[in-house]
Amino acid sequence: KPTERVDVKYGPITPKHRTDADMEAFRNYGLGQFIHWGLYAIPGNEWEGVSARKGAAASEWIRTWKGPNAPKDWTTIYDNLYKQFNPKSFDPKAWAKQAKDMGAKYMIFTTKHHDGFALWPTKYSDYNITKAPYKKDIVKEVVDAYNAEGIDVYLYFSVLEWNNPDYFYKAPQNEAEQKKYDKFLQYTKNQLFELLDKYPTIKGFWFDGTWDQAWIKSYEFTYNLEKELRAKHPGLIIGSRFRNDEHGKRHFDSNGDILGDYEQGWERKLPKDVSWLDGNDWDAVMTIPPNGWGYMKDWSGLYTKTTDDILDMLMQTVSMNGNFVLNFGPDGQGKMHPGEDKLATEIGDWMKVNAEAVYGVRHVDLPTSKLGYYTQKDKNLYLTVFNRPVNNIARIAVPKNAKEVPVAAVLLANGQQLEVKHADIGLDLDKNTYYDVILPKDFQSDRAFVIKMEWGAP
Ligand code: JFZ
Repeated sequence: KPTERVDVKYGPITPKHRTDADMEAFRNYGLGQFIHWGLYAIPGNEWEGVSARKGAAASEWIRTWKGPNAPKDWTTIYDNLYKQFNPKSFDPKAWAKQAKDMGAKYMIFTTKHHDGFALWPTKYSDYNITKAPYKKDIVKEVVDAYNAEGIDVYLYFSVLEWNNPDYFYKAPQNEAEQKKYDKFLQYTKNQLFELLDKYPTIKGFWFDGTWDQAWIKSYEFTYNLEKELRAKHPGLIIGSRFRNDEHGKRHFDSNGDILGDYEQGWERKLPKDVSWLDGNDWDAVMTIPPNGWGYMKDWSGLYTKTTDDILDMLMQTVSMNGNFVLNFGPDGQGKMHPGEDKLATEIGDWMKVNAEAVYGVRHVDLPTSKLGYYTQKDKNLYLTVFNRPVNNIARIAVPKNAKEVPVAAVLLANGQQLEVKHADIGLDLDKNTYYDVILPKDFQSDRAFVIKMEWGAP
């Protein structure tokens, strides 16, 4: 954070910490689902059975990065893929049910990725779902199915469009270029208002593709647009990836104040500790392969995150007041990857037992534990144990003169009451005191488990 405040006219529009019901709901989600679906699902990161690019490929970028084996006229082929887009197995109700069973409280859906293809029948471009053999409004089907399961929907929207002649990467250099780009800006605005009109139950936008100079230089336009979107849809939630101030500062303005309602930079990575977040709301979006958001046919040769990896990241995220959002990339027919199905089931099984430690919880201001992550809700404090001590004593450090300490404990896995004892041990007696929660030797668990503690006077 800069020490002297800079004059910023196009800074934050909403307060750093919104307290309205929509924002409170966002804060309480805990777990979400991302879905990247579009024309890139058809190649699925492959050229006729051969992986297009090994390693950390982003399959939804295949139009641009091509890879060494790409056909010569690949861009044209890609831009005609929509003629084949007819997902026979697409069952939005099944997606929504799977998400619900996994424990997701919100979902983010790609209405339009960088390729510019709109999955809704937009009036403002012909490059949309009505021109594909599928024809039907996919965005509507997804919004309705998820809402029917009680899951809040956010719309992913890429401003960047690779194949739009009015799109500019560099800032327009003359009047003619500016006129063209103004057309693009108006088009973007039209599409956003169209989305709000068509899908009034959505809770927010998840913006992307806002890093190019032409957009960055349009700070006056984007500032006004944010105001207009909020006026049209009270409670709307917008992340920090939408716009920048007049000095070109993205996510945070020149004074370090967040632009938008939550920090949107935690992508495939997590903050080291809660202080990195500076009190801002945030979400972490995560791929299962190292870096493929769209469908990847072949997971072999890639490290794909395990259920334990995901649960660890989930608990780390919620222990720092964030939401964890797991990405799925359905195939060209609308089916999830079998590996995604497996993860969703296993995460759901875990959530059914342990959800209390995930939903509506907040950061706990205790010395960090080597055993796992703390979360809290009301009088209850949860420790999700990933590293079980060999002596079966879960030792909790509590500040020396704390008015409240653990007084009772129970295992969420089976409801078993656990003994809690004060441990008078001088590791750092000037600062902390210790409470031991005794784990039953015969309690078996092949995943992380949750100790729920009641907090009361010592
Ligand atoms: C963007 C997209 O390019 C990508 O295809 C995917 O949709 C992802 C969710 O978002 O990729 C980004 C955007 C921002 C960063 C990294 C990748 N970032 O800020 O580090």
